[in-house]
Amino acid sequence: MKTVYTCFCTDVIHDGHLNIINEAKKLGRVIVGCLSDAALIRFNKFPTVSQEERIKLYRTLEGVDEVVIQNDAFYDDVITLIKPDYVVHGDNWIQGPEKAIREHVAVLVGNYGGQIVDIPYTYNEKVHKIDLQLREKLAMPEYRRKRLRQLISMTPIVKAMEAHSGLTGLIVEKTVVEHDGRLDQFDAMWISSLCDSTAKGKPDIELVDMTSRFRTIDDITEVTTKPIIFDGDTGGLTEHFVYTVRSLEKMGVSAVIIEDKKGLKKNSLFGTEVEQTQATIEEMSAKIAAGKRAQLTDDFMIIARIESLILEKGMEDALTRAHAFVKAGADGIMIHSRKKDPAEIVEFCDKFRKDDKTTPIVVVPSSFNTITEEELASHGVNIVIYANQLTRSAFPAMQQTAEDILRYHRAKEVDDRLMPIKQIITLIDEL
Ligand code: SPV
Ligand code: MG
Repeated sequence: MKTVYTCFCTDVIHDGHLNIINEAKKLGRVIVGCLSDAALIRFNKFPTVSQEERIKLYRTLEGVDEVVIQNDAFYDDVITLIKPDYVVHGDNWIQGPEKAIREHVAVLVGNYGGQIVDIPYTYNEKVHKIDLQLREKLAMPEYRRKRLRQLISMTPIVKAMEAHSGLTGLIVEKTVVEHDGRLDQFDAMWISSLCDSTAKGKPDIELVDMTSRFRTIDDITEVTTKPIIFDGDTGGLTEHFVYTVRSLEKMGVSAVIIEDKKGLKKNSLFGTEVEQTQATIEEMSAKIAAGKRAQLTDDFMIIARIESLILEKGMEDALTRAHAFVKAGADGIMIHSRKKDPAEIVEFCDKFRKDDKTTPIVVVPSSFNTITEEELASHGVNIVIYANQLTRSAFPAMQQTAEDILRYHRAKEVDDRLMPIKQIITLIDEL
């Protein structure tokens, strides 16, 4: 009897999966792999049901002889273990980001004379509808909100990228790369006060009001499913912050980060070049505690951002504040620095982790950009935020195009670096 292997990474079984099983059954004994949560979130849809529930679901399917867990998106673990005669998959993996996986599997099975069987992908109305429904489910506030906490426990480091519009949201949502034999994508979105303000041509001084910031969130949630971390600046008055918490929760935002500053807030990357006032430990702690009392779900996170290193108040001050803010109820700590050298961030993380093994640490490596995600994770960092890179890459590109059209009195000279209109149109999903 030949062994046939197929990997499933779905929460809902549709005609396409049943067709795969039918075809597989004709070739021999069918083993279905359930792609683990950790592997799934790196390149595919986020699971709406647990790994255990998916395994149970696959076991109920007629024609399935065995279900195993597959931990590696590139199949190394299961192929080594099972050495199937056939690996069966929908032919959608011949192209797109999964092509690299197919090529890798071909080499693995080729080593012992195994074979890949590509089954024509089932495109019908029902399959399309189920795919769409799954996506829509993930976009609902109750799913999106809890997803950040789930990710923190599922992945060594959560990677968030700045978004300030529907379009930038789509880029964070959809960008997947294959590099060095691995697929990767961003886990979450950061609604930066700097980029939200810059997109409106306004300074980053809490001038763009909450109604407008919420409008940005709305634009993004309309077209994406990934979790949102909101840059709440100082959080404003405590009496106002409690309402902000409720509104963010309702919109499905996963976390708000508030910084321990008061008065006129300026961007942290100005550091001590401008006048900025740090709130006292008591003031900030009271704001955190009030926010925690106001929140209605267990999913939502209030993360306290410490500006002591930015304002040159020293490491001890930063650590004292971190522990005090956790005591006040903060669900996470963001430590910021504007030094090029990541040394002070690493020192903070190591010292904080000595006394606190669990509270999530967030960093924003805009200045200390040489440190890798892996290094950050090894010092106990749980979330890395790329806070402004989309804005900073788009701005000079747009400026250059504007200058060149003025220079040449026509648009031909800039055309080579423009995305074709057809491609722009296909970026946008239609129902
Ligand atoms: C932002 O992106 O708005 C931030 C991070 O708050 S920073 O600009 O580094 O202060
Ligand atoms: Mg900000």
